[in-house]
Amino acid sequence: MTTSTQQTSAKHYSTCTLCEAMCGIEVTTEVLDNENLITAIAGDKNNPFSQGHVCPKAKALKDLYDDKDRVRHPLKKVGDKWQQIEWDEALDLVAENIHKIQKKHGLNAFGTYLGNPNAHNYGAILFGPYFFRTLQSFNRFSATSVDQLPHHIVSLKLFGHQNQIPITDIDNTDYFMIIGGNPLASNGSIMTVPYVKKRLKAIQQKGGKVVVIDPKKTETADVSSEHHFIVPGTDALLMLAMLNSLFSQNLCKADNILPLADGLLDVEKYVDAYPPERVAKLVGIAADDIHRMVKEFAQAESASCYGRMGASVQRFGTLTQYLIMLFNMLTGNLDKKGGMMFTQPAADYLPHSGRGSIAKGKTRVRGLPSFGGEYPVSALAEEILTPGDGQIKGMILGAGNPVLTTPNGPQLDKAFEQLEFLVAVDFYIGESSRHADVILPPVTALERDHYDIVFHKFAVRNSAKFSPAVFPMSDDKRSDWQIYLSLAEKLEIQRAKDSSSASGQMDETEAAIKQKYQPLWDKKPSGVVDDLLKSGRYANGEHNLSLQTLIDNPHGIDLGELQPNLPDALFTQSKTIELSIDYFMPDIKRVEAFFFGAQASDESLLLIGRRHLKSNNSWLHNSKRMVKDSARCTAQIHPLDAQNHDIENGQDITIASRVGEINIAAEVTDKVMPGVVCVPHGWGHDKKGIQLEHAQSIAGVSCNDLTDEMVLDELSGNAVLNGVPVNIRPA
Ligand SMILES: Nc1nc2c(c(=O)[nH]1)N[C@H]1C(S)=C(S)[C@@H](COP(=O)(O)OP(=O)(O)OC[C@H]3O[C@@H](n4cnc5c(=O)[nH]c(N)nc54)[C@H](O)[C@@H]3O)O[C@H]1N2
Ligand SMILES: Nc1nc2c(c(=O)[nH]1)N[C@H]1C(S)=C(S)[C@@H](COP(=O)(O)OP(=O)(O)OC[C@H]3O[C@@H](n4cnc5c(=O)[nH]c(N)nc54)[C@H](O)[C@@H]3O)O[C@H]1N2
Ligand code: SF4
Ligand SMILES: [Mo]
Repeated sequence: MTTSTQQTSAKHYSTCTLCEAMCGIEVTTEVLDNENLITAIAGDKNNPFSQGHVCPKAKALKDLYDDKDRVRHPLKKVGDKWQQIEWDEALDLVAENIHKIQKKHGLNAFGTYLGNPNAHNYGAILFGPYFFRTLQSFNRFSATSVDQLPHHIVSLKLFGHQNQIPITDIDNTDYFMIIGGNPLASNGSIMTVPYVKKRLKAIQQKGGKVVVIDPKKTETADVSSEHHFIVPGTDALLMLAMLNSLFSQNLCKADNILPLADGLLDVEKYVDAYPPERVAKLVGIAADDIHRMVKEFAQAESASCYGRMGASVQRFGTLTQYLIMLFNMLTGNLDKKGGMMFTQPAADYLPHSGRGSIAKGKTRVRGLPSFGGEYPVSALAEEILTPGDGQIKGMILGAGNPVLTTPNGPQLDKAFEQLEFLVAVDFYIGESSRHADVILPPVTALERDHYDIVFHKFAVRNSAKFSPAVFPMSDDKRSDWQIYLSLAEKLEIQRAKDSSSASGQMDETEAAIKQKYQPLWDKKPSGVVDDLLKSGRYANGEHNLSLQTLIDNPHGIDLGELQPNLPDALFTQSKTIELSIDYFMPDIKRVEAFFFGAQASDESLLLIGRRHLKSNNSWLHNSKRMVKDSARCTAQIHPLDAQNHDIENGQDITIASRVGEINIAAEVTDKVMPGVVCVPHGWGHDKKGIQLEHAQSIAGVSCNDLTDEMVLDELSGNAVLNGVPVNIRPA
């Protein structure tokens, strides 16, 4: 038999972008009958940073590429059907509609929501802003306010830049305290750390300790030296008590940091009222254990206290992160080997990016302050649903699925339904993008070039790596950055057309706008990274870094351990650490009222979230390899709570909150603390009109049908997704 089949195989060294760990991967591709295929994905053993490590999700990059449900061409909704259209027509249609809405209702009538995958997409990060600035709308929202916003506020205030966040020096630490993080499932967050399990074991093998504080005995707790249950949402109390104990046991040793942090020892008087004995019962950790942990932490050669999702996305998340930072500082562990250190990236965008801002604007309906030019996403639905001047009438969703990922998802689902125009930059017709009028689908991760502009900055070692796209880009495909740059250009042209329609000068104006954008098209995101590398700290000397150096070293380059970097790392005008006690400490009053005030006692159970190694927020459930059935979408409850509520393992239960109810199978396990209900997020794929065949068949339910958009961490506007009061009963 003869065929025209031509088969050429190639190996590419790339980076997995599905989580923050930046694992190096070896991707094998083939061209078969003119079709580009991915045939294998494995860990890249020669990558100096990840050394061959990958988790099962790496292979999902292939599933994503192959997925028959993935949108490959722009789509326009006609009635309730999708119609395929050309890129130019789609981009024009979007620009026209944005302009129409802004002209009729004002610039703020067009809102934006940016989701998590943008952080893993340097094109979107570097070129998206051209579009968002052109849009000139204050109604900007993102997943930041269901996530790491407290970290940004603490870093902005103390160190002068929202992204100057210190990272655990995990390979050198003698005592690692993890509060509300589960890196064995998440693979680390605001701590880019491939192969975290091996590194946690190494700490213990050299005689150090890993201590986990979590309402669940997680996979991470299972490999730790010590785990303590904590009542969800009480971490601020715990930190107040730990600081109190540090002073009462005379264990402060902050000589290294005192000259830079005026007033650090004044912290004592703010924590005076919180001895461990006073909070122990509320927190669920014995006072003796708190005193002992503080002593061991303070006396360790080096130590790092790290708080993540569980500590941030809760009622007192910002205060908690602030107190964690003070605890690191007062034990001499900031900017110290084995403590919390500032990564020094090769392509350093910090000096070139916004340092952050607080309360530059307020939301129209609830008057919530902005942070970093964005409003809390908890306020998004009401800004769409509440009539009046400034109401949001149109939106762009960029790589986000807020119907499943933000509090009171069903309300937002309704709100999206009533928009005049919605555009989704997304390659799936999912729970949020199904409401779109136009879908602009970018290529998937391996089809675009990649540099981890965000996560190199949060890595546990200094390193740099550039990954070329594994396939050449064809004319019928677009990257996120190209979509945003086109939209910026086309929106400007729309506006110009409108104002020059009378004068007849349009051809010249359009040419001038195109000319203005041409240098950006020529530069591309890789050109920006090249500039940053060549003006960066490793440009000369041993490493001589430029884009070309990275292309010549396809496995990436190790730039060494984290190094002490104060005061250089500071962006504050005073070049000192500005403790901003007057900003943070008044929140203690709210803590006091909440836990010790009149209506403090409540019989509710407390809802928390969980992540699974083979899921990624709301969007990997269409891969059969990642998820076979919905067996993972359960409500974990403690045997005592099951008994109290007449619930058996596997039985369907109803969980109810102020916002809504869900029905879900109970999983009775002593891995969760009594009084806690643990439900993963990102499920609930049973909505009409989505096109994710496998995900739909294993739909599960969304825990954000329960979370409350009206309860916020008031210091930041961050959502409260952990410690949500709920009731349970047999369904
Ligand atoms: N209850 C509860 N809720 C939570 C959390 C929790 O712990 N508990 N976690 C919160 C956290 S930390 C986060 S970050 C948010 C995430 O919330 P979101 O960012 O809103 O949601 P994702 O599930 O990440 O949705 C990503 C979307 O982007 C699309 N996408 C994927 N890759 C790309 C790409 O390269 N380009 C484009 N244009 N689109 C792409 C996917 O198809 C999907 O539709 O969820 C939050 N929600
Ligand atoms: N496999 C996988 N990896 C991921 C993701 C994913 O969805 N799947 N998402 C990525 C994203 S967007 C992020 S932001 C990171 C998050 O990274 P992590 O923060 O490590 O993620 P979680 O697994 O949500 O861990 C939060 C932990 O906090 C605990 N917790 C809940 N409430 C409280 C509380 O009140 N106090 C304390 N002390 N603990 C509490 C939970 O039980 C849980 O173990 O993971 C990233 N990596
Ligand atoms: S840990 Fe898994 S998902 Fe994260 S970068 Fe590595 S392979 Fe990808
Ligand atoms: Mo996140």
